[in-house]
Amino acid sequence: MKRVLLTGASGDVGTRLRKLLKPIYPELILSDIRTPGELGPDETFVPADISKFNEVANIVQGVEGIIHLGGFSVEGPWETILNANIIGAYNVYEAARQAGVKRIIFASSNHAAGFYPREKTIDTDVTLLPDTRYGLSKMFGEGLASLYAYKHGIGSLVIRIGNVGDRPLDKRRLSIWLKTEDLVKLIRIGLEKPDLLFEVAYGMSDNKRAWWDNSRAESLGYQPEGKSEDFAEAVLQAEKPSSDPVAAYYQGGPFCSDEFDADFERLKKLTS
Ligand code: 15L
Repeated sequence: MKRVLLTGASGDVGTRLRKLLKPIYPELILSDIRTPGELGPDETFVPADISKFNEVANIVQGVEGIIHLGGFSVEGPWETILNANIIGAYNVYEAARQAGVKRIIFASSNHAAGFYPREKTIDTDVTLLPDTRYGLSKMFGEGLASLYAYKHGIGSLVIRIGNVGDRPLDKRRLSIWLKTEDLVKLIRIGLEKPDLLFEVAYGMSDNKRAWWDNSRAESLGYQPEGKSEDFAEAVLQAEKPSSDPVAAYYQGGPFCSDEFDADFERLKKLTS
């Protein structure tokens, strides 16, 4: 595969990925609503607002695969989530279908299933429990990937991403950290593995404290290199005691406690 489109190219994850993907997909096309900083002479950028179908139709022309990161990447007002993440993801899949694109990577999030307690290990077949409107939009995107796979034969790898960065930022992220190079490995499986229809992988590295069973990804050939445990001592030393019991209990952390007004003790009893 040569001509691959990266949406959300100006965001944090998109910026990290750009440099690593260019040598693999020489005709990489970057797109975002904002122009990326420091665009290299060998980089191609085409602006698009993914909430507008005609703009998406323009950027998908002639591409073989799409890495769809674009959208709003944290909790936000309904209108924002609706336009950027729900309508945006729909536009990407529908424009891809019309243009004959064969493969899509959908960047989902751990927040599509954030309301599982940290003591529970979940696999990729769990009932999704979104912790925010943002997580709910990712659940929609996962459904969209499945619909376009089964109805139109477009292969999708859904990557339920933990937290991408150079290192795990705190205790919670020791369980969900994803080294950028490992995200590239997952993307390559999703775009290049023959006969892939619809698969879900957790976007995490080789984390000793993981809450997720990623055996499906491993059976597709995923061999992560990052080990969050290498950072554990420093991370735990810097960790401050939590004053947010809801965030500390659930995998989604502060995304769960944001706007939370249920009876936490009752909820714990009902779900344990
Ligand atoms: C996400 O989905 C966000 O995009 C990212 O900014 C982090 O907050 C991450 O989840 C997380 O769970 O830490």
